[in-house]
Amino acid sequence: MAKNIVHKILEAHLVSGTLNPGSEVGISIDHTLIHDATGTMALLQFEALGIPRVKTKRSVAYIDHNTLQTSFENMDDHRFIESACRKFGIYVSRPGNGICHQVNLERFSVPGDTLLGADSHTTTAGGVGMLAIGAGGLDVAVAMAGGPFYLSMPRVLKVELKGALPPWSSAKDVILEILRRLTVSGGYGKILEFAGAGVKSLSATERATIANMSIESGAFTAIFPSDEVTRRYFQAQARGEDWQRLEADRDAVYDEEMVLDLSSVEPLIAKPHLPDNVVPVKEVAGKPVDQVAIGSCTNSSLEDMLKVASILKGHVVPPGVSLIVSPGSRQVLLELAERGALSQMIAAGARILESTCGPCIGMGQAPCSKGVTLRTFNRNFKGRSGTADALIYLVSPETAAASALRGVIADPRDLGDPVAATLPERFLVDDSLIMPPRPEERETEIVRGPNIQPLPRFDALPEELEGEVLLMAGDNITTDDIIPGGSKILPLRSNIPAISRYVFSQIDANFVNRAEQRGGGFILAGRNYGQGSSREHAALAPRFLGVRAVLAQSFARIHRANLINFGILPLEFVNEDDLKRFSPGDQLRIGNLIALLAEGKTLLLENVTQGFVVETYLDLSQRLREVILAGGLLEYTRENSKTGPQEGQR
Ligand code: MIC
Ligand code: SF4
Repeated sequence: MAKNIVHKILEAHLVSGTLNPGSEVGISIDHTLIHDATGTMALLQFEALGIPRVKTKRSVAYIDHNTLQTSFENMDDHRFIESACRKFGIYVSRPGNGICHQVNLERFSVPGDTLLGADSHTTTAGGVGMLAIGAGGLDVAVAMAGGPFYLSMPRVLKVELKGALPPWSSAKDVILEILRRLTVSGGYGKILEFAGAGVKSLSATERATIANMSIESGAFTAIFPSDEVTRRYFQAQARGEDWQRLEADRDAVYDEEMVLDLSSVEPLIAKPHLPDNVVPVKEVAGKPVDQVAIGSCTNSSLEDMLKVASILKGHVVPPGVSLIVSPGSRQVLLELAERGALSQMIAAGARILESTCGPCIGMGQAPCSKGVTLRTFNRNFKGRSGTADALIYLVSPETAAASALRGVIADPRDLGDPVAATLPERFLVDDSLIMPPRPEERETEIVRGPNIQPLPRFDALPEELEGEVLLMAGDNITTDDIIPGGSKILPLRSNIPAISRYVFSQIDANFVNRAEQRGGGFILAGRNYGQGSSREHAALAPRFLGVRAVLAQSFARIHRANLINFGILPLEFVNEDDLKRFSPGDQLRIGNLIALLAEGKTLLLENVTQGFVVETYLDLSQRLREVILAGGLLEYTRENSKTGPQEGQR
């Protein structure tokens, strides 16, 4: 049968299962990615598995999120990561080398290989034909130990691209248009596979922008063919030997299809507070802006930055507008410096930041109160900028630069002749900030500062769960809502007791006290609970506070997996409307849990306070049932690999 790209890669990596949508598939993982916000936990978990060296083709840790260093915690974590990576055989991309997804694209991506990353935007590498999947840190730790990654086989959605983008429309506008159509949950259970004649009109990094932000639809991942455009990108990175052609067979079969004519895409903008709240820029043009931020793993390539520099050239941003630019990698920054583009930006009044995530995750550059901030990033969740009442709009680099110059949201088409970026035949390749592992470093001592706390131990699943409704939340609760980022909280990622003080802090300041007083309890929510990032702390920290079950109308993929990994039951209502029958403070009970779990999918939940019973649904494979019963994935994996606990877990 003629095959699509997804099926080709999955077949080549299949360890168990069949490729029928919905069935559980195990695949081997070639590469892994962790960073300094998810990686401290992943490394502690890897250590607890008792495996001396990683078993992947290549594993890389990037220091790019936690780099503000307002106190000792960030650098303590860097020291921990660097020493643990030396010991375990993991490459380290040092601080200053760039944002993980941009650096991975440039230096490590391989078409046709699998990549599991402890970050939701790992999908970026789909731009060059890699099957790149975001997951929780524990799943990545298991993959580093050589274990398969299990997924519920997604449906493959063909996105047929026709034509070419008109002047001033950008790859960002393409993915905003897709989000407008799919919404933040419409991609659930799907992989977006791009195809059609329009693909070849897009450069490798434009494709990466689209693959990056596809995750905002709830999609599993996204992938482009690897073609001549990809080959030229690899040659320019001096990595021609890593390239291979990868295309869907003619007449390949897909589960679903969507057609997008690139020539009809106009400059778009996502209004606060969700990335699918998309309208044409011209609809909101003229609104004054306080801040414009250009960068993040979505839009920080050399191509994006050169376009921005050309737009800014010879102008200065007006008073009242703060323009921030963070190039995606050291390679991009060096190129900008060499070509004089950096000087053009500085002359225009841009505030140049180091090549890290920075303002995207609230690590500095919080806008003013009620500020309007235009960002080339991928998420505009409330509070993510570090200012609770700021209004975040998501746009292309072209729209961002045009708006920075005008001081108001501006359609870039009003600037006149379009700008183009000429890319080099050969990028400035310099890997001197990448530390490769060496075999003799096995004896390395792992450096643990006071911010590196041991992994908490959790009990096995009890026979009965009883507790009160601690929180009733609405639809589309993000992992940023559950455990926020930002300069105060992000440094605590390696310290679960400390970070758990901030669970739901932005929506309910009393949540932690209540959970502690009641000794845990239940969380109830609407649809798409846990959308957004892969941070497992959004499961781990509530679990630390005693939460053992979340009841929702539906869950986002990565968060659901993280809940299971840490022994929290992700229960769905059989009848969605039952949610309305509950009130905060109701006492709930599920009895006979272990027997019910062994038997099947439906669990009866009693509302003791109001005296009724509802049916809840928990669809788990046999393997996941065993994970939950074992008390979580770490316990399960250790039981199955028969290895003892190591230093990181006490
Ligand atoms: C994000 O964009 O929210 C992050 C920070 O990169 C996260 C990872 C994390 O929370 O550590 C992600 O997208 O997975
Ligand atoms: Fe970093 Fe933002 Fe990308 Fe997350 S989305 S990896 S915080 S740049």
